[in-house]
Amino acid sequence: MFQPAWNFLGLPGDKASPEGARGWLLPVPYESTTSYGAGTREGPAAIIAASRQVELYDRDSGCEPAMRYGVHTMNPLAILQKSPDAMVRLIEEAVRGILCGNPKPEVLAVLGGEHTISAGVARGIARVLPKGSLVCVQIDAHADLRDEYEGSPFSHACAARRILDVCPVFQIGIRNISEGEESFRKKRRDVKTVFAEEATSPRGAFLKDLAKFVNGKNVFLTVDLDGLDPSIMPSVGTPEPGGVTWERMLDVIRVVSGNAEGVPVFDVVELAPIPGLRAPDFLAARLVYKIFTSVLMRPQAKKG
Ligand SMILES: [Mn+2]
Repeated sequence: MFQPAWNFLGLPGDKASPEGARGWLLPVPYESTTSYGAGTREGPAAIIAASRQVELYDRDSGCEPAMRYGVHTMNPLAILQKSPDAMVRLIEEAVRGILCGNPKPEVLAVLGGEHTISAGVARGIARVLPKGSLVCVQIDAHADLRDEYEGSPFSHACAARRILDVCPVFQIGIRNISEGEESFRKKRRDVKTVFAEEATSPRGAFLKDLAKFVNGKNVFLTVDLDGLDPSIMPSVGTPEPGGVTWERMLDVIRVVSGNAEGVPVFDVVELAPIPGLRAPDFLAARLVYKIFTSVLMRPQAKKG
């Protein structure tokens, strides 16, 4: 399924090799604790398949950005029948290893799989970066701030809480939160929640706060696709009405890449493809390409 030529965007070999690519992509088809709709293990393959139909030319950049920066599609992380906490540790080690490797990517994209994987991704990044330099921006319908869910601290419903163990979190598009999570977040200064009505309001006033939050920091951007509106993204386990539009998602990407010190890693999780429905898979592929391009094509001046 993942032959060498079968890579993200269908790039030629020299643009898809580890040495030739500034962006790397790690598929993590992990699914175990999903509570409602299932199928996220099919997510990474569906995104890569759809990406081969994505137009490489980008009007904002005036070129084919992927042909400049290159994207290397890694082999999917081997999913053995492991408990969520063993899996999180495995992902943590994998991400840490990739970020410390030689060659290594400037930007690593991780494709889920369920949101549980983001805990491992965050822990892997935190081990590589200087203390205090990492922040997380989370797009999601759910606060995911539970300390445990159905007996596991590494459930998808605890994703943001586990990320919070290693860095502050700015969450966008939330429209599903429990009483316990609501009182928890009100007590914490390291979590900022932008609820869906504010996230989707035309003015987008929160974007200023977001710019401040990421300023001078290394950002881990985690996109749970259910943060988007189900009218454009129905292929998720728990489609909640009232979500973020495509255009607002692009605003968020622009603000993050334009103000952060760097975006070393992002993930896109929870795609559960619906057979025969191509638009959501295509959206996810476009989204991954947009984030890569926004980060890797930004003016080098910022890097100093
Ligand atoms: Mn969610």
